[in-house]
Amino acid sequence: MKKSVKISASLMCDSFRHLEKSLQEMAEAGIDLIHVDVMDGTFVPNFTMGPDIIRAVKEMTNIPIDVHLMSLTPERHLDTFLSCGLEYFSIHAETCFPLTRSIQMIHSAGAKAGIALSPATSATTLDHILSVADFVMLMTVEPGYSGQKLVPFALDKIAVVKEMVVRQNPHCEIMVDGNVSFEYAPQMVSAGADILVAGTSSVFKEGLSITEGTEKLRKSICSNRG
Ligand code: S6P
Ligand code: MG
Repeated sequence: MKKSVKISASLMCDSFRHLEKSLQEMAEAGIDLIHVDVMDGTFVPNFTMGPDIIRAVKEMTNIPIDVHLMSLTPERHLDTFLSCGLEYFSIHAETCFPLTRSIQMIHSAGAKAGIALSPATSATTLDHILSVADFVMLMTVEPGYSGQKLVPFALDKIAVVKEMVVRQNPHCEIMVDGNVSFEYAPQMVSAGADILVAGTSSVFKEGLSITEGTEKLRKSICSNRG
């Protein structure tokens, strides 16, 4: 049986002009998760969304929320975000020193805990901690902005992590974030991606509606897998 790949729509790539309408279109298009990038202006130079937006989004849609926290001090913000009610919550291994305690806190709140790695962070960082993670979040661009070019070696890392997952924790999902385009998505899935974070390269592609972008992304994955 073919593996079904989930699509997590990157909210920062929406125009926000008609958020409720966009969320409705995402639901109709079968989007699986809403990807909310939280940036602190320090770990990455940008600022994006916070708990108020997440709460507002939750009033407008039943699509599960996937928070990607990009902060130098993630452990200080866990309670704030967990109190919003999340389904997927990833924190960067490069920033979080009490990683096991943070994962326990995420689990206690009933969410899936993910370990995010920037492109240059070695896959071996996942040794040991992989056994308690629900998903790994592999960045294929440097965190901070949408619309960037893929970091080429990050594609190879997906396959390396997939091997580790098979050996150490087969239930762990692999999420890939950054330049998930119609061209790269099939390669990402072949390498082992279970969840694709879709932004300006696909679901929010200029000139396409959310429905068209989502359909084209799904087709690109299916046609590649025969
Ligand atoms: C970047 C962030 C991502 C982007 C997404 C944009 O720091 O974590 O989630 O929003 O990668 O997608 P695209 O297709 O514009 O690269
Ligand atoms: Mg992200």
